[in-house]
Amino acid sequence: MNSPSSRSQPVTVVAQPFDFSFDLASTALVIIDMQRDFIEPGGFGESLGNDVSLLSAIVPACRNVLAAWRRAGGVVVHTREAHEADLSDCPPAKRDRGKPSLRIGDVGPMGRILVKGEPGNQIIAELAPLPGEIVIDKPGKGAFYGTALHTTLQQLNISHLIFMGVTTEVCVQTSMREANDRGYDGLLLVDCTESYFPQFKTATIAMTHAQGGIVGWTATSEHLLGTLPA
Ligand code: TIU
Repeated sequence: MNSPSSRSQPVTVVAQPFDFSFDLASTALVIIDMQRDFIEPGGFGESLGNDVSLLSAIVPACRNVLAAWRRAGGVVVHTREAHEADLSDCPPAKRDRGKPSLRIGDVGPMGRILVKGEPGNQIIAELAPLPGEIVIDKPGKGAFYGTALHTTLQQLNISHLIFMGVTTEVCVQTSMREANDRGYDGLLLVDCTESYFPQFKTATIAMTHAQGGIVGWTATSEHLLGTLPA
């Protein structure tokens, strides 16, 4: 394991419940919703009553993986949870949920909450997309619902997905389940995902690789990085 990958040679990452093998040419790195709205004060995450400071701890590990994946020439997908300005893609069942201090579409300190193009809706500067990378705006929790992601990945002959991002049990887990139902093999990097609820992160990792990998695989970024060119 851990020999440097070439685009056509399968490599293997030590993972749970067993090793995860992938080929760089048919694998995409999917970074879920690393947006100011979730990671910084004044956004959607904080409006729901969460302590958003927990999430920034994963940024250095995410940066390392993204840099290595770019060096290797792998496909990168960034997602943003983002609604149209008229909220036509935000059903009341989502907007009215809970008792947030600010609802989706309301004006907060980083602009309108969870609305496309607003400052708070942008991906944090440390992980900003580069030209040519795929950016998917998604109205739901899953990256496949209401988006062109599956079509785009099929056009690129992508069969394996490596996931990072926030939050583990909400948008990351939903996206991994959607991916699994569509036939992708998915690997979650456990030190590159975070939740507002540490116990939910732990539980999500366990339920992902339980039952022989019922949802997918989990691994540390160190084990992935060992398979990529230094
Ligand atoms: N609230 C929460 O934990 N997450 C979300 O609302 N969206 C994402 O996970 N991106």
